Formats: sequence, C-alpha cells, structure tokens
Amino acid sequence: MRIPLLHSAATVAVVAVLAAGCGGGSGGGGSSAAASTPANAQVVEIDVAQSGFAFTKTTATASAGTVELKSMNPQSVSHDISIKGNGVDEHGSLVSGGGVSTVTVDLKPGTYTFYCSVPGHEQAGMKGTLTVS
Ligand SMILES: [Cu+2]
Repeated sequence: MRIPLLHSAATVAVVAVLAAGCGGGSGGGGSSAAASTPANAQVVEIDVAQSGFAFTKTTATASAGTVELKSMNPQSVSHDISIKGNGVDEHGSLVSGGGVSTVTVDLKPGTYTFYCSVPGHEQAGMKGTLTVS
C-alpha cells in the first residue's frame, strides 16, 4: 500500500510590502539635490586648446548670478581655469590629460578675465574676456 508522500513545500514568501503611510504629522519633505554645483548655476564651457597656451575661445558671456566655468584640458601640460575682475579672484584646480577644471563664482554684471593661473600662461595667451550682463 503506497502512501504518497505529500512533500509540497509551499514556501509562501510573504513579502511584506510596507505601505508607507505618512504616520507622522510632519509633511512636505523637499527633495534636496545635493550636488557640488548649485542647481541654478550657469555652466560656461571654456576648454583648453588642443595645444599651445590658449583656450578654445577668447570671449564668453553669462548672465549675472552663479556661474560655473568649466574647462577640459586635453594637454599633458597642466592648466586651470581661473577668473578675476570686479573683486573676484578664483582659481580652479590644475588638471591635465583630459581632466576638467571648474570654478564656481557669483558674478555681477561687468567684464571679467578668465585665464590660466599657472605662472606665465596668461601672459602667453591663456586668457579671454567673460562679459556678464
Ligand atoms: Cu595654463
């Protein structure tokens, strides 16, 4: 007499989906996008030229407010992106080999100079004018 061995292991995986009901009284959690660049910053790209002491442009424009200058340097020679004028004097980090130097500044309307702060490079031609309106 054969007794069928009922071996049905009905493994019921109870996935407890937490229906997250707002149990508290506090509401309105804002999403904080924590980035290094302010969300409202304008990005102005001024890359370093493929060779020589130059950027790919000698003029750039931006609107007043928070501006992030961004400069990719394809050269093996280290460069940075810096900006000065109207009381502003900020340097980005030195980069090379495709690295990107950035500097974020709060700018008022006026004329600024963007340049590479490595000694001698600005004088050799690594500079340009950023007009903020
Ligand atoms: Cu340089």
